[in-house]
Amino acid sequence: MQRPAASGADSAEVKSYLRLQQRRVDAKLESVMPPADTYPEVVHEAMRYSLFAGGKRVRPALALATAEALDGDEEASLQLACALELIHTYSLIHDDLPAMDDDDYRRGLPTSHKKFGEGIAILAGNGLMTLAFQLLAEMPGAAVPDSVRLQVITHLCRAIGAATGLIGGQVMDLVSQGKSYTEEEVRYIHSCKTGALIEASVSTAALLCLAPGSARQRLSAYARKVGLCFQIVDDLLDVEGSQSELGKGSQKDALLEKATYPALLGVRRSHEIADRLMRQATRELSFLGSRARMLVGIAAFISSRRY
Ligand code: GRG
Repeated sequence: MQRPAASGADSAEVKSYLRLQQRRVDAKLESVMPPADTYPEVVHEAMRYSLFAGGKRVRPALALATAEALDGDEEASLQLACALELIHTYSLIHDDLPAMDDDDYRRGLPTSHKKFGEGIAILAGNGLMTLAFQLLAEMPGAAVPDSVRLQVITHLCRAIGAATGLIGGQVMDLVSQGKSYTEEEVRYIHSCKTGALIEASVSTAALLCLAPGSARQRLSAYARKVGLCFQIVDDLLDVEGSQSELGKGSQKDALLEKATYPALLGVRRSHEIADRLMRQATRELSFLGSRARMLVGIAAFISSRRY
């Protein structure tokens, strides 16, 4: 039986919500990041350079919107949001390296390795991820039981790991270049390299809110569909978007012969799949009623974004 779709915040409201959460997250990140003049200065400068280069903060916004829908603790969810952004920024720095996608621009600026050299870029990424887990292990000033923090950390480790997480997705993204692939393989790559952290953004926020298992399952299903949709749209933007809109190079996937939905199924079919995933995601949230408004709105933003 099809579930009724929850109705969502409109596009202007979502954009203003994203800006608001971007400011909150950036202010909190500023307070958890070591200052740029911390010894050894170069790595702290490089960590801040990529972190404060102006990302959309979609993963933090998803975590915060989930926590709001579930009446979660604000301080705990803000710290989680920061940890997610630290991990995400780390993955972008490594993704851009010459050994991976070899990109020159990210978030409208030269990539970390272009500015600081490969060694420092690798270490800046490692520094960001380590800081993320330190923040989650300590959660200063947030009243979260140790057992729940441990569950959050475990969930994130799986989302990042080699079997079902970012590392696994990135490995298959790398080794499938220039080869033929099936829709199932491309779905694995997308669901792992991008979807897993998006799923974890929602699921770990729900864990922090002590949401019951049934709610967490539905939220996880929502986020898995949003995560896959996010990467399909990202690949469509690589085909249809421009460097000035995206803040990074476009038309790279075809050059690298990457496994993508547009390459496998064409642009029109990929748009249809992205739209369908967004609608399916939205239906998962019917149990939240009007509390789902922002999560539904964010899913719509993700499926129609131009950057
Ligand atoms: C261990 C975390 C970790 C990573 C190692 C390098 C790597 C393995 C994985 C790369 C994963 C990756 C970068 C996937 C692409 C995800 C994606 C679509 C990024 C763009 O996200 P946006 O649009 O970017 O949210 P902004 O700049 O707005 O934050």
